[in-house]
Amino acid sequence: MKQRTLTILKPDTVARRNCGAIIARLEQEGFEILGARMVRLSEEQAMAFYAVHKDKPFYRSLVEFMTSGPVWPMALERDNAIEHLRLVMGATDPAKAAPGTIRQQFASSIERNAIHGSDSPENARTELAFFFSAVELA
Ligand code: IDP
Ligand code: MG
Repeated sequence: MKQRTLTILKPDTVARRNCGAIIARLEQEGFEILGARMVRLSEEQAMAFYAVHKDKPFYRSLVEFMTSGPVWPMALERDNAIEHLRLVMGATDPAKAAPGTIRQQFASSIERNAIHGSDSPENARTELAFFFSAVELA
């Protein structure tokens, strides 16, 4: 069944000019891009987006990284989109990411790991709504 998920091309991807390669990969994987808009997150916005991690030791640094430059959130649609994106992204730590995954190919560290992907249907809904209105994705 068709499902929607949110990805974000993170500041390292934009800075290293890997957006095109990653978008091409996502399209090859059968994702349709329903919405995309380059944004610069404020500290408050990055903190809110990653609020589930607020007690983690890496939270402060993550917020700093995510506000360090423009990011490119995208609404994606595909069969089984959430799980498939997680598979194609690879593990959070590029050192543990499977060969051929986006993070194995493009991430520079466990923090600067190229791309975000929603991890559940509930979080996909919340995260899509964080960046896109219902009208934009209609
Ligand atoms: P995910 O992006 O694979 O779902 P999460 O555990 O949700 O990973 O963590 C959110 C983001 O926080 C990661 O993508 C990465 O940028 C950063 N992060 C996660 N774990 C660490 C860590 O141990 N050190 C530094 N940054 C981390
Ligand atoms: Mg996550």
